[in-house]
Amino acid sequence: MLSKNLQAMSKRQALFTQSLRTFSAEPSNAPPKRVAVTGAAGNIAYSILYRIDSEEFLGKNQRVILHLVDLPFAEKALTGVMAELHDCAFPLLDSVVCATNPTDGFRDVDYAFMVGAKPRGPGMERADLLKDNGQIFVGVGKAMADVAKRDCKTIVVGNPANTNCLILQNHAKGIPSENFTAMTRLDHNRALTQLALKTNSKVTDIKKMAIWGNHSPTMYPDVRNTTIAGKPALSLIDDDWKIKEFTPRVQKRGAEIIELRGASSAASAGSASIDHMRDWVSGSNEWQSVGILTDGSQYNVPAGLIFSFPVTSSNGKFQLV
Ligand code: NAX
Repeated sequence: MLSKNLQAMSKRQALFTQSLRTFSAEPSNAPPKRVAVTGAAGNIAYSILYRIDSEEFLGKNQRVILHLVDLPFAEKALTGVMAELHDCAFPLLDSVVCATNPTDGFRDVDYAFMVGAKPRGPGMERADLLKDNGQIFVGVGKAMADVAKRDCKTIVVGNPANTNCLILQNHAKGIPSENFTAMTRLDHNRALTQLALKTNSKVTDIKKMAIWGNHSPTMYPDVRNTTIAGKPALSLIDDDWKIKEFTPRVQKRGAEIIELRGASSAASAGSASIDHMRDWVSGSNEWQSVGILTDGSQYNVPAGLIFSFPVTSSNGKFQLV
């Protein structure tokens, strides 16, 4: 009886494995891309790493070598993260590098997710993090200048993201400043969903939304050009809701999540970082929001800031709307 059950189980297992083989990625013979994630033992990274390896960033053929970067005290946790990645048997994951110093962490890296930083606690604003986190990005920038690929594309997630990004690109000599971006995609995604909920529509119905400014409570979610299922958003929402609920909710959504969860946003931040990097690399005609370095020629914004604008993307570059 037992052996019959086992036989049936192994038949089912064989079918399951067959169907997995049919649907799983066939890695290409192209050289693997090296992707560094800092803060790799932390919460946000935990949700990013598995999505990088499961086709969602570089597509279903591109093999990757993951660089897990964190501080020395987190070394054991890093090996735990690596062990779990191994247990996933991702077809696209070539190998994993664990690094507790930025020089090993960024060697020959093609893409960098800069997540490693101290997160906000209850009652803290992002600016409160500047002193500790700013220092981190000086060292990381110097290491990137020494060892990262010259065309490495970087997203800064660790707060205060705009300022950290500015510090980083200043110290990463030899890598073009346009390769350093700060994440406002989470704010963008938050705005999309608030609009969808309010107008009973789908997020995919919403076009031309923009986040302007700094990733802080002063950012501005702009719906003046937005359409929802082809209609102007401003004809579907009233001013009172926009001013009193929508704008402050997007600006302070991070604090709302901390209040509700008792911890800062993690899965949504990881997901937004994948959206940002995927659209940068693969291109998208949809408006996205990205923090980029200003040169004084865009929309009267002073030069030398990392500032969020609406952009589209093609050929591995963002184009300002
Ligand atoms: P965790 O505390 O869970 O993880 C942070 C990790 O970074 C830890 O493992 C820590 O050891 C590591 N770390 C610190 N300094 C490092 C360094 N110099 N090099 C490498 N690793 C280092 O925080 P988590 O929830 O993952 O948040 C990470 C950062 O994202 C925080 O600064 C947080 O404020 C920021 N956020 C940014 C968001 C955005 O939209 N831009 C939203 C979510 C989040 O608040």
